[in-house]
Amino acid sequence: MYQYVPTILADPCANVDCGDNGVCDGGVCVCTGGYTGDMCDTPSDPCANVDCGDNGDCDGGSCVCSVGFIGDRCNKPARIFICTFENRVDLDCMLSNAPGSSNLWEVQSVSNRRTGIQTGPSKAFTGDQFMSIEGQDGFIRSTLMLDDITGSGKYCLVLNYNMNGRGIVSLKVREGTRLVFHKRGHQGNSWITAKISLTLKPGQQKTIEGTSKGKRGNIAIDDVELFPVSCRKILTCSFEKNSQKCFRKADWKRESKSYAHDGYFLIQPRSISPTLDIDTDKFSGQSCLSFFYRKERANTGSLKVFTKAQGGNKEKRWESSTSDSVREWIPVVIPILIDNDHQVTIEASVSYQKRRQLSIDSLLMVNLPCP
Ligand SMILES: [Ca+2]
Ligand SMILES: [Ca+2]
Repeated sequence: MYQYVPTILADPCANVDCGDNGVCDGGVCVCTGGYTGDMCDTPSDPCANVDCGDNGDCDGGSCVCSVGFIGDRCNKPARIFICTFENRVDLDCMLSNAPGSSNLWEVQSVSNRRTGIQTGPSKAFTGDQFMSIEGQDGFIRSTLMLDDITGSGKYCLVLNYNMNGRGIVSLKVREGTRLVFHKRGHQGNSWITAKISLTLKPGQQKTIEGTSKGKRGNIAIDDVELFPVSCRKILTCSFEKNSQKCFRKADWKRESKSYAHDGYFLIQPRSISPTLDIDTDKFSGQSCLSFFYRKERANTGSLKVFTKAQGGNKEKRWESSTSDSVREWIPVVIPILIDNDHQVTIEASVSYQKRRQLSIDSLLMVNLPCP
């Protein structure tokens, strides 16, 4: 007998698992949400549409920038310019005398300054050279212009100045016509660090202007640097009486001696291992710590920089060399990555007999990668 057997068409999707990111159609997975693969289980490449330019690499959808660059696309230099005045033509320095000036700002060194006149710095802030105006009989006004910088938003100008002389009238920084920094008169023979907030607008003129009358009217500047961050992201500590504090806690002693890097400095006191806790509350990410240190004798002991996360262990980031030269200010630059709640500490360790032989001065910490 013939028996009717109904034909049951097998569902081609019955045994196909397309997971959460695909639907089966005729036995084949059609993927959604950028997923690929037979079973729609290969996530899309988060870097597929991310362009990090020439100065960065994409990692997990965001750019990791090469040293010296910042920004979402790594297209912003971390340091806009720095003028150390150590070369006659400072290629990175974007300062130039205003056209038509009769009294120019000029690169000087202490060795070729006029002698016997009580004005000007007795040494450069760093290196051997600085930029200055020389007092003359009568009134002079000398203006430096910052080159037009492509960019907008908050910037911070860090300027070290020396205003030593009874003929000094003033040092001013202007943004357009707005006065953003103004210091009047003789300030003593020390280098002072100023942080000046700038808000850049394309085409807006920015100037540094020195005025003086009489031969004791030298004004000097050195290590002028423009950073593409707000001044809140920069700590400066010159340890002068009125200087802004850059630390939470310090058991170092503040002193002034003829060999200071500039004015007052911190000297390691009687305790054997004094620490200086830098106030990095407003910092996160790549940062750069720089300062000067000095040892009065060989084998004085060591200076170390540590970071410590809350509840974590101390991690050593830097240590001074045992072969450091003595009685000389040594500059140091230390890259530091600040994660959440990271404490940054400078610590000295010396024997009791060698106490008060180690000093630090002119600290600068910036929430930007080191140059
Ligand atoms: Ca210099
Ligand atoms: Ca100082």
